[in-house]
Amino acid sequence: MLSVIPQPLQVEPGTGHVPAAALEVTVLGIEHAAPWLGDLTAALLSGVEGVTATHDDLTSGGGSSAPGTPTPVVLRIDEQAGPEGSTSPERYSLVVDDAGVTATAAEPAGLFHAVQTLRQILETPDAGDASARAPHVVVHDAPRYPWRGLSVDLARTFFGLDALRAVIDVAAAYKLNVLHLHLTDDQGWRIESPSRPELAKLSSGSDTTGGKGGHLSLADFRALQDHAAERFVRVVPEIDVPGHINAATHVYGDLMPDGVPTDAYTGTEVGFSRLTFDLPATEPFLRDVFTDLAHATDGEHVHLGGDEVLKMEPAEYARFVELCERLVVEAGKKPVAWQEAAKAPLRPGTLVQYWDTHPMDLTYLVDAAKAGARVILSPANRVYLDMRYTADFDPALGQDWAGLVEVRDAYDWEPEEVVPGLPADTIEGVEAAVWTENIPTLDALFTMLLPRLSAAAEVAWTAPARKDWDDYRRRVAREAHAWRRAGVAFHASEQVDW
Ligand code: TNX
Repeated sequence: MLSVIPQPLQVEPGTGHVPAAALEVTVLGIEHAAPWLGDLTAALLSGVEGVTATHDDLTSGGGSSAPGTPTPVVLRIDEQAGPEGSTSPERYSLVVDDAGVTATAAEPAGLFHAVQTLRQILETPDAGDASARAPHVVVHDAPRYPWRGLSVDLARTFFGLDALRAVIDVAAAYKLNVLHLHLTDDQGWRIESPSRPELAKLSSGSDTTGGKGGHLSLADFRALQDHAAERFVRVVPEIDVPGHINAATHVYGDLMPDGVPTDAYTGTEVGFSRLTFDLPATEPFLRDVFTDLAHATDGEHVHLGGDEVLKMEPAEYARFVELCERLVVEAGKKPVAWQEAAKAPLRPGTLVQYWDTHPMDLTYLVDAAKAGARVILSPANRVYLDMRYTADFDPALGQDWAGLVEVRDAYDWEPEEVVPGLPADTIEGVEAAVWTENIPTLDALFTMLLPRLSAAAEVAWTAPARKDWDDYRRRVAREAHAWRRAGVAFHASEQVDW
């Protein structure tokens, strides 16, 4: 039985195997669109125990340097690839037979997904190099949803470039394609804003977890987006307004009605800070920071926050939403906002992100979707990966306001049933989130992410009829080898036989 997460749409197992101790990767036809793909594929496959993969770079005329006669791994573009009838730009097919491995896809992203599938099916039944092999199989695969994300809070605890690269690698391994970065909050401003350099300079020197904070320079953000793009992950940056804004009111007293800058904040309360629409400094501030962020962003989307504004009249809140949507659109991007923004009139096509699983009337969200908003599902009691797994989990890590979230909770849910009455065709996708109030280190971060991120990825990718908890339990146990080899921490949940 093949072991792939997320479970592919169609898998036709064969009977034999091809040797995989030595693989030779050839990429045909996309030297210009994705020149890095051959080297990256060789590196990913070489990460599997007992496998050495090389990239045969046809343009330099170089031959193979792998020992023995390597098994060919050919990657090429083919419009016909993928499940019959699929129009997903990420669709792919993977064929393993006596001739070797062939991956085809409509676009380079699909080839990358095919490589991640191949990486997972390579087997080393006995220890030792010579035994690595790949089972004969035909896979035709495509995602259920186009938006499959992970949101990381850099504001409460800052994680830098190396940590974020490692997070991207793990997310991409499970075919996620969005990294949403929560870059600002009461506790920190974590991105350089060239027209407002004081923000990161004066409001990034601490974490809620006692660390010394930090921020991404524009060069860091550039490097991060490049790393993500090579793995077909797009970065969606968020500046959270008009609440969660103490890091800015700490820098600029003119954002406060009394003109006095607020104190820096390292606590973990939410909902106490806010902007004031009618102050003269407010709109120029918003214009500067959203325009700077939009210019720094390769991707289509900019997230404007909008959550938990507990001390503002609805009319003033709606003015903020309207203004920030307009600033994002004027800067050439599409707005994304937390679910509360759907209480205000929205532009058609704005994405709203559902998160709050407290019992409440969600008619406003359903109405917004029917009026043209697209919905990203991040139900806190399923995919807030800062929630503790169990009652006896380390009390110093994470939190539990949305309940305990065991691996099965993160796995066993159906997106179309989350918001009653929400038309299924308004769902853009699924996004897990990890808030870092109580996540002090990269090991702690991965302990919260894994294995649950892989469960969320299967919810986002796999057709419901192909999902099965008992089968996922078996498959996820195998991933522990890859995590150990990659040096990433995970939580050995008792729900899985590791
Ligand atoms: C709610 S989710 C928040 C965050 C907190 C998180 C903790 C959301 C849009 N707002 O400010 O960090 O809960 O789980």
